[in-house]
Amino acid sequence: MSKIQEIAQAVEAGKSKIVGGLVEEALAEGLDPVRILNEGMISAMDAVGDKFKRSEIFVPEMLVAAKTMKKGVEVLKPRLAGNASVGLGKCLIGTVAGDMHDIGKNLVAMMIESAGFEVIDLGVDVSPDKFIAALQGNPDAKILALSALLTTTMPAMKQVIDAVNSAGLKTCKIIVGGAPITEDYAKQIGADGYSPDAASAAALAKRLAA
Ligand code: B1M
Repeated sequence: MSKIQEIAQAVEAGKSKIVGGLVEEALAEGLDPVRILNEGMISAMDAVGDKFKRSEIFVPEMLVAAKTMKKGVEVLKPRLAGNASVGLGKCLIGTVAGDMHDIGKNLVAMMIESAGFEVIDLGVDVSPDKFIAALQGNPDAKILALSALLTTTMPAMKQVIDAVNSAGLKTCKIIVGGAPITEDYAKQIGADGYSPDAASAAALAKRLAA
């Protein structure tokens, strides 16, 4: 079995104690950190999601897998994030109201930070009011980044955009993403941009802030 398959198995089975060591071994073997992330961890989380959908596992197992992936990402982080030397301004980021998923949001925050932004992470389950307060406290923010993983929390993105417009705070660009989000949906709710993954979110933020 390849090291990447071992990592995927560890994430899927929620073996948080061994995943860090496996990632270190994979890096020592010279494997590409992006490949370790995509093929070893994100694909394992997709498999976990599929098992959940088929009722083969339940929320606790999904949670343990998520914790395991986070441990693996911690080891990978220094190798994924570059050393940003340019100051591109502030980016506020959060997972929208009602949504507790944060692995994707954390990856996006990490890539945006390494692209050269100062990232202010508002966490998960962030209400429109909290986004507004953060923008009022950071009127120089260049990017507001919204993440959602549930079809039921997608409308909360529009609520944030509407609230930002109503409060007259639309001085930054708003970008959205997350598994159920599409380019069309982003346009429909008035976002300035959409990206499907963390690396392209960083490129998009850079482009929009220029
Ligand atoms: Co949840 N969950 N979950 N879950 N969970 C999903 C999302 C689900 C697809 C599983 C399934 O049924 N197949 C499903 C949603 C169905 C739907 O709405 N269509 C689901 C459900 C139903 C639920 C609950 C409702 C279950 C329940 O309680 N009955 C519940 C909701 C809780 C809540 O939020 N209110 C719930 C709970 C949880 C846990 C807490 C147990 C845990 C999250 C732990 C955590 O995040 N700290 C969890 C997990 C782990 C998952 C799956 C298995 C994995 C998510 C993940 O971390 N993926 C997920 C199935 C799946 O995704 N295949 C599932 C890895 C991560 C790197 O990918 O977050 O997609 P992702 O991020 C990607 C891109 O989307 C993008 O970049 C990242 C990659 O580079 N991206 C952006 C993300 N944000 C972006 C922002 C951007 C740009 C790109 O710009 C700003």
